Amino acid sequence: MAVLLLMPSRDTSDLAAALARLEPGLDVRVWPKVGDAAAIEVAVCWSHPPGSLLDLPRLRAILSYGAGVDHLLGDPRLPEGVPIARFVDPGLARDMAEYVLTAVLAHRRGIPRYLEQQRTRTWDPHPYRPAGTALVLGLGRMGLAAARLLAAVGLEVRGWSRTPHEHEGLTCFTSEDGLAQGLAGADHVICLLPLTPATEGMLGRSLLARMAPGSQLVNAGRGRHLDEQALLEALDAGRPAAAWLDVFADEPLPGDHPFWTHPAITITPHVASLTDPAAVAAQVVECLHRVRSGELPGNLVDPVQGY
Ligand code: NDP
Ligand code: OXD
Repeated sequence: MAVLLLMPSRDTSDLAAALARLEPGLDVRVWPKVGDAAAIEVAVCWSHPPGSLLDLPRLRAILSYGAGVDHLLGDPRLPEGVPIARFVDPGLARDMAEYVLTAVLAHRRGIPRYLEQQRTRTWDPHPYRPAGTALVLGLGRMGLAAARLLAAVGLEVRGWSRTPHEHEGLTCFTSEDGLAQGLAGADHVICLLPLTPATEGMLGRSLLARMAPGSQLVNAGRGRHLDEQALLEALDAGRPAAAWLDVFADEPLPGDHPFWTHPAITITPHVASLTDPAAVAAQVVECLHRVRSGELPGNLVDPVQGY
């Protein structure tokens, strides 16, 4: 029985090596060299070619190589009845929290402006913004870790989720009304939602128009949460004043995209939080043991909710 690494856009060597260390003798195949497809029990996927999972007749679990599963659930030809699980890791959440804190502090201290000033040898100190208020959209593994770190450095933190949450030190909202309350006066709006039919495009004209003058948008969820044209127009109007973006509708971001040269936009290339292959390997092995003893994998995804 075998594990298939179905990640055409990624280097699989670290994951394969980690699997060999953890489970010596495990039969690991790297797509497209599938061999006997009937031997594949578990497929680890990232941006797999749509329909390719249908070729595995005895598949018992599909694992996402990352936290997000939009790349899997967007495939209209997934095998029916095969459980889908995602990568969940405290290290991934910690790294995301650090990323969000970096973006928030950079806005607060005006770091993008100083980087620009350095290019022109300009010495122009300016006051920094007070700690302020952050609204975190999505209070899952990523959002909660980020919200807690922001609260720990003195921000007033609000969170927004689909179902009601209660967390010490955070003000939590749900629903459209709650979103409006969360947005009111927020200095930073941070998107850590999964991409689903309900969340796609939600960083659009209506939400951006409700952001405070001088505020910052941070998107590390998915590019398709954001209406890119609406953001350009909103930045012109100063609400928000700046955007810090890690994810884009088209990745890599095309060279002629207006975001690259926009003075109010900071870009990172989808690196907010990077999957650790050794941690994935541990979850693959655990998943194998579970499915072989008739259990479901951990960290299951709900295909109806889309995350
Ligand atoms: P989780 O599934 O743990 O959390 C998702 C959160 O979003 C939950 O709080 C959920 O609410 C909330 N949510 C979902 N749908 C809605 C909705 N319609 N309205 C309001 N809230 C909603 O996901 P993670 O925190 O692990 O990951 C979130 C996303 O972060 C990933 O899907 C991925 O897109 C992105 N990501 C990006 C990375 C990067 O490097 N840029 C790295 C890792 C992840 P509830 O709690 O009520 O269920
Ligand atoms: C993820 C990602 O979903 O890297 O883990 O975007």
